[in-house]
Amino acid sequence: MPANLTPQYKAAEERYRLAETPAEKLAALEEMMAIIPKHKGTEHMRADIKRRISKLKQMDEKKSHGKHGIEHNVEKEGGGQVVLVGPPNSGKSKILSRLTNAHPDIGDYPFTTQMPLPGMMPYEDIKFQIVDMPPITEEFTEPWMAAIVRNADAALFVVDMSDTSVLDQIAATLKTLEKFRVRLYGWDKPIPQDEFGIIVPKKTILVANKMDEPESLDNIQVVLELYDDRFPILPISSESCRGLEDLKEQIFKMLDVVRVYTKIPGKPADMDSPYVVPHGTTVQELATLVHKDFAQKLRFARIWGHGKFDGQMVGREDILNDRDVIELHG
Ligand SMILES: Nc1nc2c(ncn2[C@@H]2O[C@H](COP(=O)(O)OP(=O)(O)O)[C@@H](O)[C@H]2O)c(=O)[nH]1
Ligand SMILES: [Mg+2]
Repeated sequence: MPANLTPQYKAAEERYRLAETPAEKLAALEEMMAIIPKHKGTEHMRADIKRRISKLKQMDEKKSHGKHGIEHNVEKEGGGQVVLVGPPNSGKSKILSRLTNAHPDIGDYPFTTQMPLPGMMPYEDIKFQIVDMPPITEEFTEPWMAAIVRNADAALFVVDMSDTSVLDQIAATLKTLEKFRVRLYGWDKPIPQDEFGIIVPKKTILVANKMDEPESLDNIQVVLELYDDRFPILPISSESCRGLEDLKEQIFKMLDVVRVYTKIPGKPADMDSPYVVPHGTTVQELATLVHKDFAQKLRFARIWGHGKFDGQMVGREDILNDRDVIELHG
């Protein structure tokens, strides 16, 4: 079976090939593992990547005896993981507290947040994971912070629009992340191919926070002028909650996932817990997620959904749409 690898996967593989240190190799392998299409045709490749990851981790443990190289991985949950990045005091923790059930410390002094803190954001009938982080600054950014950004599905770049030095803040955050080999780019813009290599591109929304402050109105004009080409810029106030509903919708669009509900022949569909899968997932790929036996024995499927007539028979290679209901026949 063909592996059908994506350009993103091939880029990660290239980064692995070019990696100079074990940490870089590990980061590339973890990225490969996260984005490799999960079906029968890639089974051996996945096993191989897994072996290499565990070998590198073992080596690392032996070397450091667990003393160095702090790690704070955040296990992914829900339909996607979005990390909050930005300078100190821009409102990252406040945004987390508004979007999710998490209760981070919020304060008007820098470095209130010292550890990653995840929360779940409900969106319609699904949930996304939002991860709060310490600020990204030139002086105090640690490798584990960049690793979390690299590994996340997307980022919210939160800036304080009332801050007179907002342009410097934006530039400093971008520069620091690039030093750690992550480049933020607008999720709705094409990624220039030459940006691949050892730098990991991360799709991003620039969140212009504190729009309730009067200074923000002038500052945002300047930011728009400079960064409108590079990022979608979303004005919000986590204080007054303005723009938060918009933000949720943009996050859903940025993650580019579809919800698929499964149905057993002769029974109503399970409308409570959809599968949340990347846009472009095929009937066959979903079937394999539902049950690995389906990789071989799927005979046909029926779909109720957009652009289909009810119960229309579809082939293995058909692409799923958001809110499709699918009935698998083995
Ligand atoms: N006026 C205003 N203040 C905000 C807003 N969002 C956060 N803040 C304040 O900015 C300070 C820093 O917020 P925090 O969430 O801890 O920032 P973090 O360092 O990025 O996590 C706190 O005093 C917040 O109350 C907002 O939308 N408007
Ligand atoms: Mg914070």
